[in-house]
Amino acid sequence: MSDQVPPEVRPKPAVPAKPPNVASSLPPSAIPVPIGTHNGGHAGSHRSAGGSILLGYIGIDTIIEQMRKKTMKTGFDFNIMVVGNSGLGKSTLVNTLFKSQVSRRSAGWARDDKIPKTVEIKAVSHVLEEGGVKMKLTVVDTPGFGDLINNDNCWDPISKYINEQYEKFLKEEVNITRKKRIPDTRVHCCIYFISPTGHSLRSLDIEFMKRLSHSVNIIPIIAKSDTMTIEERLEFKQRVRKELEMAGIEFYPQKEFDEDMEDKSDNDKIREAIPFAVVGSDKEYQVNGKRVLGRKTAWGIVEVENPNHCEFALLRDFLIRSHLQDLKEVTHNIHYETYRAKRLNENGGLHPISSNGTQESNL
Ligand SMILES: Nc1nc2c(ncn2[C@@H]2O[C@H](COP(=O)(O)OP(=O)(O)O)[C@@H](O)[C@H]2O)c(=O)[nH]1
Ligand SMILES: [Mg+2]
Repeated sequence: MSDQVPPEVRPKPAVPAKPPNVASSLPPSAIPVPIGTHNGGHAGSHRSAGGSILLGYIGIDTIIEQMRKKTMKTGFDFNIMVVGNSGLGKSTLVNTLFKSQVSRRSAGWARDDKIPKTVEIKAVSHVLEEGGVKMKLTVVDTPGFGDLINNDNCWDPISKYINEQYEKFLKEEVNITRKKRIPDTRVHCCIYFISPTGHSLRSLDIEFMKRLSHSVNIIPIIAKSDTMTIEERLEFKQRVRKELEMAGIEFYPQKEFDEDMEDKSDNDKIREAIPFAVVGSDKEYQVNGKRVLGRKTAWGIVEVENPNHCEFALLRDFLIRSHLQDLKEVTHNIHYETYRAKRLNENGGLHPISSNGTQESNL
């Protein structure tokens, strides 16, 4: 027998799993220990994080650069859904988040239009580019939600849309001639707009979040928070959090999916700050010689990105700068997986689909 050593047990990463700046980050296993600090004494050898000795440079650390180049070339999809009564600032907030007119101002209906009987679903895609990285952003708007006289089951069209996207993805996956890259239209994140009433959540809010929190990542936010005083805002946030807890609503980031202690401590801070009390605006003003996004009122300018004015920056950093990839992963590994397992268990499994779209027999 050879003197093979058993596989080593690798310790948990010593650096953040989600570094804020991808370009400057290295995986922990790629951080070489200075030469000569370990036993063995090979000149030019490195110790990997697990303790094994690398005899000279292999180039494992270039994987990050390779991944970066590939992502730069192909770009990636991000699909965001906004839900809440009309006039709560959904379109404005999406434009504020992406600093461009990615959402039409009033996707609702004009006063003299015939009022639709159900919630509409409108998906609009844009390609955004920053630092050479392309992102295909799809904004799914849900005009009509909560606006009808009878709001019973008004979550149904939304739930149907979410499941239809899972179904599309699943059909592509089981197709005999699969696409190299399956277009991803699955909703990665659903921002739920709570009206800044200062009272309680409405039963519609609770019902919606309860029903959909198992099929999509829900992030509740308090809309138009410039309409509340600091004390009102604080009190309302606490009350909403308590009500969400009492209703057993699991919003994103869900506790059960924290991967390690570091994840838990980062996510605990976010969970304590949810629902973010935000203000949106796509208008710029000059404040102290700088151009800022803000809302001009008779008593001053509310600066949306100023953390002393509102929690928009917290939401933006969380959604785009630290958790965007995780939102996609939770969608794929948890929500989609649940849907997939359920579908494949139904009727003895989903029949594979041939390239011309006709279903083939499993026999
Ligand atoms: N006070 C205040 N008004 C806002 C805010 N965000 C949007 N608005 C205004 O509210 C109105 C409705 O906004 P819109 O984005 O079309 O709402 P939607 O129907 O939910 O998409 C517009 O006049 C916006 O300028 C906010 O954070 N605070
Ligand atoms: Mg709108």
